[in-house]
Amino acid sequence: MSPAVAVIMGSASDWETMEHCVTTLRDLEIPYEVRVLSAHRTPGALEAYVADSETRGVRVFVAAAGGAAHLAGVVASRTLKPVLGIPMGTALGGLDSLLSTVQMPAGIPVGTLAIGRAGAVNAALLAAAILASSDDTIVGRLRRFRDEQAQRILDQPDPSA
Ligand code: RP5
Repeated sequence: MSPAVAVIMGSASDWETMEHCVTTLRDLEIPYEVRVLSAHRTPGALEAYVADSETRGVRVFVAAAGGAAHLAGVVASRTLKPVLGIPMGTALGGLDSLLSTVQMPAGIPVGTLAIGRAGAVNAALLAAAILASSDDTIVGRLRRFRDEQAQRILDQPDPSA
């Protein structure tokens, strides 16, 4: 099956965080592929990958990077598909990544999620929600995800006991 979501990370060192995105996509049965490609270390390969992905049917791009994190912005500059940016944690706590990803000048949008694991999980859920707008089976899976999440919380014992 051709992937609906392309997950791009700037370095293999981002995988520990991005694994949470991929696990969530898997749980929702969303076809995806993962690539390590960098806006500054492999710019030509990144550009070629985004163009090729579109022809293969990718409908949402997820881009994770840390530091001077321009990966999501560069991806967004090469596609009209939605791009979800995830700022990675860094020596500065990820605030540098967050500002680099979220503060896109008007004209090229990047939907930016939270720093780190929360952003990784939520990028998968948001990608699924985007795909769900034209696929009711994904709506059902998202509903099940929320129901199970709520049930896990309700099943927790009294933490003070
Ligand atoms: C960014 O630089 C990557 O996305 C990563 O978060 C950060 C550090 O990369 P490495 O030096 O660990 O490869 O481009």
